Amino acid sequence: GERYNPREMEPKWQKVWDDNQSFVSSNDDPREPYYVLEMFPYPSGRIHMGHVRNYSMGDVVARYHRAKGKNVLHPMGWDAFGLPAENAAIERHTHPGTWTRQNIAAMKAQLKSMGLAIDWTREIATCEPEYYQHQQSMFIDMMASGLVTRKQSKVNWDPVDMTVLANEQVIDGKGWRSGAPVEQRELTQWFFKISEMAEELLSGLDGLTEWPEKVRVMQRNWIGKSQGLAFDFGLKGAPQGFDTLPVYTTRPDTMRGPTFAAIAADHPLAKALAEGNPEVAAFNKLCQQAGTSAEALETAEKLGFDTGIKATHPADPSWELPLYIANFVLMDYGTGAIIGCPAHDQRDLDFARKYDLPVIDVFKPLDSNEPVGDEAFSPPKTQAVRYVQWFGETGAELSVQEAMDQTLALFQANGWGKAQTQYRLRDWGVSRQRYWGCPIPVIHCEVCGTLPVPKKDLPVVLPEDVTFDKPGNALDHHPKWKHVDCPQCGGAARRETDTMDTFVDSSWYYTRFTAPHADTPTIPAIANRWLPVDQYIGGVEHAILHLLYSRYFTRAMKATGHVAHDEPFKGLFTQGMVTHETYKAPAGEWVAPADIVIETFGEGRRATHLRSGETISIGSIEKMSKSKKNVVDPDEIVATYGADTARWFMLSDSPPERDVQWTEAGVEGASRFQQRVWRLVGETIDLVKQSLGTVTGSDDSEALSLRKIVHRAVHNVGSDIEGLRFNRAVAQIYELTNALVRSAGLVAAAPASRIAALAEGVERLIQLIAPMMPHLAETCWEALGNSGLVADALWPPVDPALLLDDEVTMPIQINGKRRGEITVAKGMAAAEVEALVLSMDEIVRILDGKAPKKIVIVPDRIVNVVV
Ligand code: ANZ
Ligand code: ZN
Repeated sequence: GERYNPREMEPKWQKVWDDNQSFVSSNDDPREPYYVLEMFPYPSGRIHMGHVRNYSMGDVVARYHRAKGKNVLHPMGWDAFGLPAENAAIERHTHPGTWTRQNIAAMKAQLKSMGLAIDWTREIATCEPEYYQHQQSMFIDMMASGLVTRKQSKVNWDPVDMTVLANEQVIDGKGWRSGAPVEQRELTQWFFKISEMAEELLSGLDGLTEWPEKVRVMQRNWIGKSQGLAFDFGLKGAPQGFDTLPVYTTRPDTMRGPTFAAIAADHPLAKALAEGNPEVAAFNKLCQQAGTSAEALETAEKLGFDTGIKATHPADPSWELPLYIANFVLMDYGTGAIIGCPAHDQRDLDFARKYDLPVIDVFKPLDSNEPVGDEAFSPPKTQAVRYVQWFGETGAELSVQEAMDQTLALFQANGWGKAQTQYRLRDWGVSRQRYWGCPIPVIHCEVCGTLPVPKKDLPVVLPEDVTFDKPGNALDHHPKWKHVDCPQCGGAARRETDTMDTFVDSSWYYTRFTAPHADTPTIPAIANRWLPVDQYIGGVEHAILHLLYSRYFTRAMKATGHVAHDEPFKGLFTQGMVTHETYKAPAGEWVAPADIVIETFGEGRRATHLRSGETISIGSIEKMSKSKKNVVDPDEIVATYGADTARWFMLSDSPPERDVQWTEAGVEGASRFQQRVWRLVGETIDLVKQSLGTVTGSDDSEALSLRKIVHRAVHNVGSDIEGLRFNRAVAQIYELTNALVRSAGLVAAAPASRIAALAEGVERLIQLIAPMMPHLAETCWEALGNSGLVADALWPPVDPALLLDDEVTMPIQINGKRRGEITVAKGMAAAEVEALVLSMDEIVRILDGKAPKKIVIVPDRIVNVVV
């Protein structure tokens, strides 16, 4: 027969699905709703193999649940604001919007060529006013509900790009794009008060049982709840107004081990000291030149400045500790002041060694008396240790936790301090001094203060006529845009020129998909039907920021009446990455896979450059990345092998949560499988057409065993897809195909029941591959003479009797006489057998409404009923 030609068939079916609106989902459909979503892409220009893997998985889930009779929502959109568009605009002298919309068009065409079952009528792009006006409206609601605040805060400032950077964008103290050393600046910024929701966001994690445990752990650590002791140092020799210094420690058990106290460089006391003391001022400035992230502070060399002030111990005011200003103390954690206990905290120890401060061992290991050297002794809190310097009995052996609890109780009882719960989670600063983002809908009036834009004046649209000839915020440079009349007094006022962090855009887009054209942010009744998202699929790199912000924003939307639920994503799956071998030319530069040819000889492989003929060395397998050039272009793969082959390979080769290595051999294997299925269908098509639906009994044992293989495959593929074990589903399909090909080879001489079983098997096979290779499946489905689409067919039913692996037939005796038999799974428990027997027609008839006196069942042997 003819080879299957994906290049011809794939566009054909894509058009049919489009014309039929096959994947458009209705909000009024009475069937059970099912919402599957992959993390929406940033429109960078082209899709990459990571996208292909992500969307292939989501598409299998979507198509499977449609086949299961559900009303499936599977939308797509674009995370379209952000800095790269501005940078492209600068480089290419175009508008960020032009660049972004071109990219969206190109990537949409690529996604369409993958044959994804997406409802494109719901497409959204976060850069369009149709979307962001609702974000502005919700921002105003959040202001009214007290969820938003504007405050001075320390930010990472990139002096070259003239923008605030998120902590993640500061790498080794330098701006990720400009490479310029980042400065710390105090700016007035807009914040969402996410820290007020810390406890709720933490406890909510317990309910997310369909999330990977590692993501929940990462969020727990990020929220960083701790319990500890809050107390005040007394101060001697401090400036006026600084009599005490509040401190927070998580380790009350170490309160007999401190040898110094320290404050952050931007602590109010440090600032007060800097006034009139240039040395202090210079030191504080030095501290501020590092990034603000905890990592930046932890890795930097410890620096301190002895203020000469003495801090007195709360339990013993005669005990004086030197007070330093130190670069490793953060102003926005705890109180910005610490009690330094070098023996049991590495940072404190590094500091003590550097400034020659004493080290007091509070506790020691049970089996050693050695003093602490260059490594602080900080065992897990459950570990038992020997306390030698603390507020309890000297030499006591107990766990750190027990010692902490006892000391805390003692301090509370004496009024030396009190128990306090603390979170590491900071408020979410959403201000960005950039053009290409959602304008913050606020107006500043010198008379009336800071006011929300009246809702009737929304959207606050980005001006189109902007220039990027100077660094900084093009909105701020615009000659007219920011000048408006005050909505309250009518006087001259100024628009907010900060735009929102793009993480705000992605914090609610999944909600917008439920009613993408509504003139309110949501239609609550509809949102509540679809949400939470049943299955969300994306990269683990979003484990904290995006997934935590979305959990927060959903709660904020609930508080402002836009949705009724707390958690956005019921099921979360984080997929692994796509990797590829790397190749290097003799001169050391990376070479793309498309530029080489590989020959195999015996055990070895040799790579040669296609043009230069140079020998290329084959290197390690790495995540596909432009920098190492080890990428393959999805477009080329689709053009060469077809979308189905690419999809199949992405699903087949390794567990979806692990990395998958893209290889030519692998994709060719997938392509061969495609042809194999097509050949099988071609060879059996006439038989299938004749005998479809005639399958009845299992009189022939070959027929029975084939049917068992088929039904088991249907069952297992279904449960593997439900469990997102795509590679196992694929393996099941391979096995089924092998069995069918074997059986097809023998079919000429086979009895009718065997032909019927084969026909059934071929038809089922096509339905099983439909979620993964939808184009091939439609082609085969049509060839079998079906009038409808396989995309619309229901998932085939499974005969449970055919799933039983090993069966036994037990005679049924009634009052000692054999009256029938029952076939059950080997080893079936007596209670289950009893229930089955009592439901059998013959037995019901014989019992004639009377309850049996007694039933004795010998498992796997016999059933005795006494009436
Ligand atoms: C004394 C002590 C002894 C501490 C010891 C630790 C170990 P976690 O547990 O991560 O929440 N700390 C408090 N505020 C700080 C700030 N603003 N900047 C830097 N460090 C600060 O961290 C709490 C511990 O971190 C606190 O407990 C404090 O050091 C330090 F054996 O106090 B500890
Ligand atoms: Zn005013």
